[in-house]
Amino acid sequence: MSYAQNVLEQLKKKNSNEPEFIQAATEVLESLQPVLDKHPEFEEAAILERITEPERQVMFRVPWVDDNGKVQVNRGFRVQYNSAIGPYKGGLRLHPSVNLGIIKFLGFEQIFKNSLTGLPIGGGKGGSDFDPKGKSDREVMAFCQSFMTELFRHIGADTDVPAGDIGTGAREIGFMYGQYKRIRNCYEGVLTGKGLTWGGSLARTEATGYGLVYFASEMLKDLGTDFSGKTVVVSGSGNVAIYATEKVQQLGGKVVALSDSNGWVYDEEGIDLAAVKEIKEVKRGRIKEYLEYRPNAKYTEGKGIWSVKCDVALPCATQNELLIDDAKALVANGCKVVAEGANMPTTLEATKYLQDSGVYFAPGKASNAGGVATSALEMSQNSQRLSWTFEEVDSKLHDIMVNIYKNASAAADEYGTEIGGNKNLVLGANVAGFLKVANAMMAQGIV
Ligand code: NDP
Ligand code: 2IT
Repeated sequence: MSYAQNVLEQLKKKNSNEPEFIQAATEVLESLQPVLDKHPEFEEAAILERITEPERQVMFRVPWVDDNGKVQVNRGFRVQYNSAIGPYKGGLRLHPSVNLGIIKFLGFEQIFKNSLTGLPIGGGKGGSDFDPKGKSDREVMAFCQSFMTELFRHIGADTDVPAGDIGTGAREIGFMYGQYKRIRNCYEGVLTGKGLTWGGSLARTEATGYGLVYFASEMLKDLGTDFSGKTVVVSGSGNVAIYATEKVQQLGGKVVALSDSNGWVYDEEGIDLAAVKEIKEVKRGRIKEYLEYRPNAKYTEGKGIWSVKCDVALPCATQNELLIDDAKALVANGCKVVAEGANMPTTLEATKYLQDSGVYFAPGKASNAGGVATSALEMSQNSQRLSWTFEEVDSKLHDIMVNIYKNASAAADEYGTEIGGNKNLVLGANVAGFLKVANAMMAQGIV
């Protein structure tokens, strides 16, 4: 058995109750054998055993009082996965589905994603099984303050810098930042995604979605085309989905469908993004309400968004939302490019099917890295005590995404073989992300 397979077998035994973590680890380790063959020193130094084991993980009680005066208790998490190339960096997910296995998969992916950005950030992730949906602002504040009352002792601008993710947006980051500052009596860039008047960066809100479309544009360029006139399906209707849609529209593409966890809308004439922003960013409503703005659009309850015919598909909701039957529907409808905005939205089986069928596929750790890259730019601005213009940040983001594409494709050429007539960007991203971290770990000894 190869070194990578052997480590994977051990991981499966040790973490059998963490299916999402096993899925993420399988995808990465199965890509790395060509690198491990070339560098036997990695096995001697047990790099795979070390990189798959978090440096530290904390789980804690988060008690708070709801609007009825009842005491509620949630579970908080922070997994500090790898600090070989910089302070731990990664978002905080607030969703009822959150458990240790999910935070571990996200933290593990973050190591390689952050490495791919070319910026000095290690990998981490956190969150809670708290559900912000339907809660009052006061309840969200009570939760965030309690969460930070424990988390503060584990983080810091040079130690670990959390940010947003599903369920954690500007409101939550604000409440958490206020509590951190109050406890520590220190005004530092300990969180990213902050408001613009208190240390946030211009273009951070847009960054993940914009970056995804910059990356997909590089893929289209390699296929000899661009977004102009393309029909695009985007799943989700949160931060990533909204700004991916905005950039596709700016580049002349037509987004015809968006979704949330209840259902999806199809608008043949192209999504009215101002309506979606009002529903989601202002009213915190459901995507179904889109029909109030565009009565000719169609709403379908439940899953099924991938049955919509498109040239480009951008899954931007959550893990394992694009399954084998969805992949088959996309291929049957002539889809040419799938780029992940969410983390691990495509199952391993669906990914392989898409790749084998000639769809050019980008894994989230490469194509959604624009968010964390811009978070690292926010950290730089905080350290300098300066604010850059929107254009400056956006142009750096664009360059970073082009570079990630170049590095992942170069690694795909060097270590992999073509798949379905395209570069294997899954392998390329894993190899390029891994090499930088592994080399740093080698230099720093057995730690
Ligand atoms: P938001 O909370 O803003 O939006 C999430 C969207 O996905 C909502 O439309 C939500 O619908 C839907 N969704 C969430 N969970 C589920 C579920 N279990 N089933 C179906 N739909 C679901 O989050 P973001 O847009 O920030 O994050 C989306 C994805 O992008 C996540 O995978 C995240 O990890 C990833 N990501 C985010 C980055 C960022 O900077 N924000 C950076 C890189 C990756 P509903 O409202 O009904 O729950
Ligand atoms: O998955 C991700 O990369 C994020 N949620 C963004 C993390 C960050 O630190 O900005």
